[in-house]
Amino acid sequence: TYGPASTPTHPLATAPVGTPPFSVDGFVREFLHELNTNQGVTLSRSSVNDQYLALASTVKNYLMARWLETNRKTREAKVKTIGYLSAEYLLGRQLGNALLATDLNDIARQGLELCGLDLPTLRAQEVEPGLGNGGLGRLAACFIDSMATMDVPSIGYGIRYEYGIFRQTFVDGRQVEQPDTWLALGSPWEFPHPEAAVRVDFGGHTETYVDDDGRERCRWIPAWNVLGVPYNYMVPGYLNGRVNTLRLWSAQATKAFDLQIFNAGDYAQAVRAQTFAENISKVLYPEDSTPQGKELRLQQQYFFVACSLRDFLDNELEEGFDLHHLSERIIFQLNDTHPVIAVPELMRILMDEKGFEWEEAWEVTKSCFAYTCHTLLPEALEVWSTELLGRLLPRHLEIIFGINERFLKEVRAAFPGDEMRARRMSMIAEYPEQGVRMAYLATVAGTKVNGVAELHSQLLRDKVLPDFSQLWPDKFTNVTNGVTPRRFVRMANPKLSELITDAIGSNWVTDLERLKELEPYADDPEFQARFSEIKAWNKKRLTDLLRQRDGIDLPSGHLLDVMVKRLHEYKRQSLKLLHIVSLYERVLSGTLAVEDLTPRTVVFGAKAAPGYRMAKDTIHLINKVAKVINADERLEGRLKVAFPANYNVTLAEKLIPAADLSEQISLAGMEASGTGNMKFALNGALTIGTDDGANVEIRRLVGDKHFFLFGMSEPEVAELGAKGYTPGSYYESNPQLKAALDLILSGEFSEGDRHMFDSVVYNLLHQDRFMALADFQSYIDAQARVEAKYADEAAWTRSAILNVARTGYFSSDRSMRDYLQRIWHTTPMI
Ligand code: GL2
Repeated sequence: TYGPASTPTHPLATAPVGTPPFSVDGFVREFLHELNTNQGVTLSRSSVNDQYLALASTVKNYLMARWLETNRKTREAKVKTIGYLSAEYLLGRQLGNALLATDLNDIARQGLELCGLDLPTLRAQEVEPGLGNGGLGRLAACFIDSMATMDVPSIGYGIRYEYGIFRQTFVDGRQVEQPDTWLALGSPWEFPHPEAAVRVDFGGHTETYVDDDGRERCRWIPAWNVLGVPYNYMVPGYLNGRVNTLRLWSAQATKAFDLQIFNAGDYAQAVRAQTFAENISKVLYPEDSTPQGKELRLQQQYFFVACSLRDFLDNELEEGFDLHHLSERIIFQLNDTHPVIAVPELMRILMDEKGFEWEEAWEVTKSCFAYTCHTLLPEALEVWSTELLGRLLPRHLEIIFGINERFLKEVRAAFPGDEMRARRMSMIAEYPEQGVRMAYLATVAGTKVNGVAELHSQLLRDKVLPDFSQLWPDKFTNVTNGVTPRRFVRMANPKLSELITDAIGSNWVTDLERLKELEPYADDPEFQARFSEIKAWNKKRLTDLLRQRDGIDLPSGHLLDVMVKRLHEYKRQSLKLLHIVSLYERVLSGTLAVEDLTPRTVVFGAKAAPGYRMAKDTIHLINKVAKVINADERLEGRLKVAFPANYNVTLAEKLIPAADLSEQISLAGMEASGTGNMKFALNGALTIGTDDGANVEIRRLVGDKHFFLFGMSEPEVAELGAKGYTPGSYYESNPQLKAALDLILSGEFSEGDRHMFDSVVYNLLHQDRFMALADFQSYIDAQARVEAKYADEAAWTRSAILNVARTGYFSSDRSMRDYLQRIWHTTPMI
């Protein structure tokens, strides 16, 4: 129970007490107070970290009153909440965003100056919480930002990993992973609530019994449990006073668990047990789009989902709320299949704890979930073995079988005699071992199923879940991804933001379609000049950062060609590499004069999953190629390759605004959406890309003249695959491609070692699952078009401006509006 024991009488006791530092003086007082009382130091003895922590606390205190007020308002209004269930949130640094959302930037800067301190230095001290792998986790972070900004009551639920995505280092060009100790220097943005910990059960068995009313019922007798401790994070809306909640769960051992073993007298075993429990939220699995089916991962998934459902039912609903009406108050959005175990968990709670009958429980359950699929790769669709599920969550497995049985009855009724169809649609796969197809479970249980870009949603309907879309055509919908303009334009690109605001006013930050009003400026020489100056300034800012961060020297005046994303074969970093090697080879062989090379710097940023051999070998190769090319004076500095290690949100914020060319070159039909593509276009980079994911929509909006399209379309890819793809034939028939691959095989980049990169090259030559060789020539031709256009500065700048003006659609605010209309069926709370 919460609240005071008797009715408060002091007037201040019924409202949250805020101490907003409205003035520079108020800010200084608050900041020094935090420095003294929280950090226990005086200004003269404080470290930069002390100063950063005190600043963060000052801003947090400012947000606090608004957060408490938001919670009160939302609870009172009894409106529907969005429960965003996501195993990943790739938040990026918090301070800059909080200052922006509260309009405290100027006050903080001036206040700190009066204390002899520099705001950017303090901001640079923050270690970003990297609680996600890539696009999927970053999308979740953009969505909660948009919901707060749009006044949508929402709670983000997830896991407080003690170690986020690994820190990438390079040793002799090879990736070496270091643990990400993001909590080591303090974590000023979170509030732990150990007293509100939730118990989560695991293991054991189930049994039937007869209840007081004489009904036969089922119950779960678990074998062990852990505690989930909630850590709250504030999610401030942009200048609207709303502060939503992100609630991340941390695992702890329960006392009961320890005591049993302590009583048995085995102290060491008891301590190990504690470690065992805490392992659940210890580390983020670093595989992006390719789950490994590890037991601990299933534990993580159930752990956070069980905590979150319990939390919502017990703490967010008023006492005595009739759970038959649950869907009036919550919709749980399943961010991929990772949280899908929430479906049987809600069934279990309703039936085993609340006494619902199956049909009643199912009616409620299937109206409380919606499912977003984020992939097309078959290997990315999670399948949990029934052996593991039965061992870890026996009651849930029973319920899944129950859901499946009733579902298949429905299928057989809809398609009488079509037994093959029923088998195809079963949630239970029988090969290679018996397992639960989580995407099918999510599809059956969700009110809606959506893909994340138009092409993806279409392929989801036609290729991944065709039987389901025939059965329930209305269940399927699309919501194209978006990115938050606050972080990725307003914060990351302050100069461009200023230019935009000068031209069209400041409303674009929350109404990004307004960027359209920039179109007339695309032909304005003065605007073009300012736009180019800003690009140059952003490049200079990046140059300074990379020099200091990585010891990398970026030449000036180059076309900045950027490919940043996870390293994955389907994304085809190897195709980009072949382009670079080919340019180099042509200069060496004299088919391309050095002076005809467009001065170009290619920047890569990419982490490989630690167990993904081909991805790691590709990183190694990129680094080796970079080393040779960067050292070769024959190129007269006209071609450079930079690969700063540990690409993350913080680096993205500096890299993207500096880019001229955005590389979005996945094999068509493989990248569900992409969101980096949107960030680049919004910051005035032109895209070279395939007709894949959201590239399709970007190209449609910006227009063909302002986008470099290449490669096969998805139907062409399918056709070639069906015909039989032989990469070797491209090697044999394309001399330029052959020369590039041969140069790698010659040992040119590996100190004469002719076999160092066999894995990468022979994979391309003999397998090339993602058809890089088939798209090579088309890519080279498109790059030639890039160079031709880049030679005409005015034309390039005009296209860049039009990219900004025409991509306002890709705001995550628009995505949220689409979710509200098409899936959640609710409106913002004003
Ligand atoms: C991804 C997709 O690969 C990517 O194309 C998409 O933009 C994001 C967000 O929808 O989701 N799926 C996935 O598993 N990861 C992604 O980035 N990690």
